Parts: sequence; C-alpha cells; structure tokens
Amino acid sequence: MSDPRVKTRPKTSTKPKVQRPPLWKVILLNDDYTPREFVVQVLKAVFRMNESQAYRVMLTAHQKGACVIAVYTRDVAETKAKEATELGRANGFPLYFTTEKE
Ligand code: TYC
Repeated sequence: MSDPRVKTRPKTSTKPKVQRPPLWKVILLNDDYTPREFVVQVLKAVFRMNESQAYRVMLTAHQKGACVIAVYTRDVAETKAKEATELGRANGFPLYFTTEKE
C-alpha cells in the first residue's frame, strides 16, 4: 500500500502522440500486350520518373511479374494507380497498377 504522507505528483507528460499516416505501395503488374515503350511513358508521366528509372521499373515488372513503384499516402497511391491504369485502358492496353498497404 502507498504511504498517504508521501505526495506523488500527477503525471504531466506532454509527449506528443504524433502518428505517421500508413503508406501504400503502388505496384505495376506485367501483361503480355502493353508495349514496353508505352509502360515507360506512363511511368514517366504519372510517377515523375526519368527515362532510366522508368525503364528499370518496366523491365523488373516484365521479368518478375510485378514491381513496386513507390509508396504514398493511401489517397495519392490510389489516385495514381487509377490514373495510370486508365491511361492504358484509354489506349486499348490491359496495363494494370494496384495498391497494397505497406
Ligand atoms: N510484357 C510486355 C511486353 O512484352 C511489356 C510490359 C512490361 C507490360 C511491364 C507491362 O508492367 C508491364 N510487351
């Protein structure tokens, strides 16, 4: 039992509880139909990659089946994946980008 004569101070911790938002991966999936050059163009346009970055990502997806492109907050990841997938669709290609929580 605690001694009532001993005064304890209330806890006054002011440590801020700041939480980072969870990040979401955007993943590029390979397919047999979309031209390599088109994939590179989409990566440059939507994900702000330069030619060599975009080429490397495209080739990794081509060889391994999928490639993580970048991580963003959920909203940004979903918007970019949708926009990039839509660019393929608008040009008649089955190019597909998906998202996944990190
Ligand atoms: N596999 C496609 C081809 O041979 C190119 C491609 C690469 C398509 C990566 C999609 O995510 C992709 N034309």
